[in-house]
Amino acid sequence: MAKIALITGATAGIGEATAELFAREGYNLILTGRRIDRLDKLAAHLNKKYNVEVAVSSFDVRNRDEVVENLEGLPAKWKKVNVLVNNAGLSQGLDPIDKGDMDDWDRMIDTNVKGLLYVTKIVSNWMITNGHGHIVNLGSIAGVDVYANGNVYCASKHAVDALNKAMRIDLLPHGIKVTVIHPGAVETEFSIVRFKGDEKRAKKVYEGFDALSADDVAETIWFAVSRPAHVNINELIVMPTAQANGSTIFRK
Ligand code: NDP
Ligand code: 8X3
Repeated sequence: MAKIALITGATAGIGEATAELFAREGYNLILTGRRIDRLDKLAAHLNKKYNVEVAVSSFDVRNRDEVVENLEGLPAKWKKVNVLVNNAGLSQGLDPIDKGDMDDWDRMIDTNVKGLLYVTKIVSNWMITNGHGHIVNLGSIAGVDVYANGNVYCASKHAVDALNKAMRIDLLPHGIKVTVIHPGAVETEFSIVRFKGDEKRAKKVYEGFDALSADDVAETIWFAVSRPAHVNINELIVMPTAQANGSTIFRK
């Protein structure tokens, strides 16, 4: 029987690339995100290209009731999830702490921390019932370092790092693997979202160096997931060659 991966935030960037890679490896997929048109399109593409089954579930990870209703509402066969990729996340704004927008702060904490918790609570219970599983959390170099004006985004990703360590301990008796991947700069829709649609400003973030691609991160996730049963990758930091840490990029 084909394995199942549930990927949050599969409508773009790293989540979409991870869906493609897992489908190529023969996984059936549950893909989530708010933009149902994109989910439907991706599901049809993956089904046709790789002959895998794809279920789509559209909800906002910030909305606890929506998360519970949509995930618990999946047919029983889809609850045999082998891999959960907690990828849905975002940054909003890049301002010093005294000038930050409190709505931006709420959005980041609600999505990156609380949304990840809501999904994890449900899926980890399925994994415990199934007797196996692997949870991969998308952290960030912002969850390892803190950079100027990154304040709340960095705090949310430090929280993901702490939760990853906590999950690893709490889920140990159940044989569930837990991994955090901390990427540096990846050229996706991330900066367009951070700068609220300002594509010109977003493009500047990746000028003068080769950023990671979404595929690079998907391959890193796959590396962690494809280790033998007795091997757990606790954490991995994956950076563009031109980026040393959260705030040091060598641009040509
Ligand atoms: P994208 O903006 O390209 O994709 C983000 C995904 O998250 C989309 O599918 C989006 O779906 C989903 N998402 C955002 N908010 C919500 C929400 N409230 N409910 C449900 N889904 C949501 O960004 P990336 O692919 O780059 O980011 C993926 C993850 O990787 C994030 O956690 C990010 O923090 C992390 N990361 C990114 C880096 C980068 O430089 N790009 C580096 C390090 C980590 P939709 O809008 O359809 O709901
Ligand atoms: C995204 C990478 O450097 O913009 O998490 O924080 S960074």
